[in-house]
Amino acid sequence: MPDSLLLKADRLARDLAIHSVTSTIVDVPTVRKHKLSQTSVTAQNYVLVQVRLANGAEGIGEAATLGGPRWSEESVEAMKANIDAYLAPALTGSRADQFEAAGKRMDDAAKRNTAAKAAIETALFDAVGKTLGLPASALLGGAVRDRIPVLWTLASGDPAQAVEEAQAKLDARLHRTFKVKIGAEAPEADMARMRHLARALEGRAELIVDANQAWDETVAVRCLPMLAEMGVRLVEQPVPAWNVGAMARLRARPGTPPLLVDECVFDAHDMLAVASAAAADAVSLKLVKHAGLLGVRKVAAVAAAAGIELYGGCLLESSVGAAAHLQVFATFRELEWGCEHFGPQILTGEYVTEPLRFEDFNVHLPTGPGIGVVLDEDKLRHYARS
Ligand code: MUC
Ligand code: MG
Repeated sequence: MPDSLLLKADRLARDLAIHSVTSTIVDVPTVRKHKLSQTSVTAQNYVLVQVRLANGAEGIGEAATLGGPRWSEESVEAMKANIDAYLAPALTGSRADQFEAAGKRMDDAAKRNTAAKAAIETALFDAVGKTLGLPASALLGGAVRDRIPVLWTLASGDPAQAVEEAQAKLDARLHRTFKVKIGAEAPEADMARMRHLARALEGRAELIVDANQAWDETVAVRCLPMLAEMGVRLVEQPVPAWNVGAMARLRARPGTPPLLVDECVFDAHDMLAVASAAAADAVSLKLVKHAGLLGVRKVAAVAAAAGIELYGGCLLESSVGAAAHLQVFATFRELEWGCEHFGPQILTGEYVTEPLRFEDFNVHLPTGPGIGVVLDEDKLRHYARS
């Protein structure tokens, strides 16, 4: 290799050294209460990670939670503590573009903490992408699509409000698939609410449901065929995450609608176990579960190898976290179920200069370098927890 190229490569390597990793807790109110089986939220809590490289480039990443450590074990407070004390020191001085090595350093420094690790890894991709003038998708294999169909979640718990909300989304051509949160009420009450929604939206919208692990196998045996009869296209995580056996038995029963695993699958080993048990038709992919963009690709590869379809999951991220997800979702040859990154739309405000674009039932992949969105420092100060 000519000396000039070697010198250039050497300088780039030094430029890409990680100078600092900092974290900020952010709270953003939602436009309405969002009710799941295990919790309900009126504000979203995030950890915003900022990575600064030796060349001065800055990258951002976000970790979302849903009602504190209730959806999974990580809370924003715990994430910030572990980032500041363990994960940031493990990376300082190392190269930002060596993403696998960075993941290994983080795994050596802290067990699990998958959402915290994902936020940091996202910020590395953002900083490196911004340095090279390339979108994160290019560093992940390259985008094969520039927009993704996006659904909306009906989770107020009030059927009349839900129909009105769905109608407004249809009228605005924002969403035509709706995910309904069930499991907070008795199964009979949920079935009655679902019947009401299915009738009110018949022929105009598609419905899926997410029970967030609320049912046991007996309840699921009773209710799944009813949901299929109502035309519900997909049922997400009806039983507890540990009960992969029940998922497989339910799936084998005639009359069961397609099943989507969410909390069952955090890493590629979980995905392999679900695939081996033939326990799912599709998997919900999320940065908070898979510890980063590379982790999302690994889980997706295991799923695809087993013929399990891909669904672009969320945890109500803002445009920061949603943009990161879109960067990796855009690289999949098949993304059979589209995505659910409606998060930016449920927030009362954002902390990027230009939020994601929602149009014609799709969310658009932002075109800038890195994750494609730019932090608005004033707005970050506004939403930062003091
Ligand atoms: C989940 O369990 O899927 C995603 C959308 C939503 O409304 O809740 C989340 C979490
Ligand atoms: Mg779910």
